[in-house]
Amino acid sequence: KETVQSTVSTSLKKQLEMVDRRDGKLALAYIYIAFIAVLLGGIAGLLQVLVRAGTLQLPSFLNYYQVLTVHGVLLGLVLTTFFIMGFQTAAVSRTSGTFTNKQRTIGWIGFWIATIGLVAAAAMILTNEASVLYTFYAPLQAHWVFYLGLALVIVGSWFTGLAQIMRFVQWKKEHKGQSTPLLSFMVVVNNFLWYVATLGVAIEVLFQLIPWSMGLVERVDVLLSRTLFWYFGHALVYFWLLPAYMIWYTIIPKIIGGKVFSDALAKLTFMLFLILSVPVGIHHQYTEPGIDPLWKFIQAVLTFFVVVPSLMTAFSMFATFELRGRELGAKGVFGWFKKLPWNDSRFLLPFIGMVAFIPGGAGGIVNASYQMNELIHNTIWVTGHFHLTVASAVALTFFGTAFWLIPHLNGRTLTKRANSMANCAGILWAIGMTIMSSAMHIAGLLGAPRRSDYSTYGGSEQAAEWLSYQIAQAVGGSILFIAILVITGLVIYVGFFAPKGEEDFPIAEVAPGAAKTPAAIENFKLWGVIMIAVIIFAYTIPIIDIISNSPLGAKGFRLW
Ligand code: HAS
Ligand code: CU
Repeated sequence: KETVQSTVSTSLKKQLEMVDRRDGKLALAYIYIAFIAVLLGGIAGLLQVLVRAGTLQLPSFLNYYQVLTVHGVLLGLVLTTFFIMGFQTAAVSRTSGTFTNKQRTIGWIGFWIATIGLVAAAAMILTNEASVLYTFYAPLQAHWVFYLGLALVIVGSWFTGLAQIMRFVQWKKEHKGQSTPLLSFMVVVNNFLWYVATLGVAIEVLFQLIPWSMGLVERVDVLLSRTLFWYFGHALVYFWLLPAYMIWYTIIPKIIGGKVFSDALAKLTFMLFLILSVPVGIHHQYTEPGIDPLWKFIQAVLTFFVVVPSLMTAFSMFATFELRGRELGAKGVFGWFKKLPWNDSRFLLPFIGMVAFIPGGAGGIVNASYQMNELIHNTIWVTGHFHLTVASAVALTFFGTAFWLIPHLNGRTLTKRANSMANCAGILWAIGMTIMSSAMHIAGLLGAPRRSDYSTYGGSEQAAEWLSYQIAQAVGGSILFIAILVITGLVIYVGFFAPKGEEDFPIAEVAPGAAKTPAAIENFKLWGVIMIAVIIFAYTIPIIDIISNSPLGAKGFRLW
């Protein structure tokens, strides 16, 4: 009788640790689209570095800016949003429990809206109707279907995000007074951040860009549109970053055999991101005439505040590694380093991401420093910065996760050989990115512009200085492209060919003996009010200024 009871309870326990198959299908649908974006976006990236090194001329039916739009939209907007919605769905299902049918239906409605939007936007880019890059600045004017398509991607994510929030709220009702599951809590914070942030771009697209590109109005207020874009755009980068942090805080400790360093600290970090991610967008507009320098300065200060939760994360990660290392007998200041599971791709890829985030974050602090921004703004330094942050810290964490999450969801396993291939991809990424991103940072300091086709600028001496760095970028970029081929190959393998079996969804427990997380830290109403207050403070006067001093506005341009 006892053995029967114990097998029943272990199988029940196993069930709780598995994402329900039906929820898994929704997560997988999102994740597969994300990886189609990786492959196509990667091809576009390869073409770009080769063009800019002066080694490739694109065929006449393709232009550089069209390729650059494909790259930015697919990797910056599609890979991220789709992977995040897939990962978050699985994460909530794993830690709050299986979705109800209604919740799952809402999730799927979101998936289809986003996918239809994606197809519409992609069709416009491919037919060369929308070579406006991923930030779609006015007065560059794309076909209205492009804007509508991107808006639908966002609306779709609203639905799927809502399903995740509903599942979490249900958990709270069923477990009154208990501290919430960390990973689900983080998902909900990220979704709230996303709702508030996307409001800015939704207003821009619906009230400015769509009527203007349809010809209903002739002119658009460029400064207002860019300000609304960056109100969204900076929070966007944290919407990418927070899922990586979720993995660092809750999954990595389990993989190394440790515990969550502190539930309260992790939750506080996320709440700080909630209140500080939006009211800093003007740090992308320091060189913009028409915004009062006082408000630029105030948002510069707020940007320095939002660095704090990242420093807390760095502290937490070091603490987790060191505690685990000491448990395994490590001695000295850096002895723990040797005790980490270097052969495990679930650990190695996110870890390389963390290392990249140190110079990436330091570069961000340079960007945010009002005066230094004058030197690097619109140079390829900025491109170097975001290839360390989103394209390394975030992307490698997502890749390292996908290789075990996909088999977890479809009942296959990450084999030893696949794990080694994943490690190879991570190492190739580290090498390629070090070369490419360093060259970008240096060329940027020498004045090389970002977002520009190959040019010798009439044989100028200064442009000649950039060329060797552009060649280095092509070398690094080509190595990255090889990594992308390995990565997509691996996704196809674990998705469709790997042996059937069971792959874990690792979630760390909170360190024993920890005090219960103070209720105030989890109080969404409290933090929500602070968030809105800081946003109103940081944006009201700049926006009133912009609207009341607006010139005529600009007609649309199609420069391609
Ligand atoms: Fe940024 C431009 C400022 C973070 C992405 N950023 C961009 C653009 C993108 C982007 C895409 O103030 C270009 C937009 C465009 O197209 O124009 N950024 C910052 C600051 C931070 C920052 C202050 N950025 C990010 C993240 C991104 C991202 C994250 C994507 C995911 N950024 C700017 C500014 C601009 C900008 C200006 C405008 C530039 C211009 O003029 O156009 C901060 O959040 C960074 C804080 C991070 C840290 C690092 C903490 C380190 C950690 C790792 C620990 C490591 C461990 C491993 C434990 C302080 C957490 C240790 C092991 C060992 C062995 C050592
Ligand atoms: Cu920013």
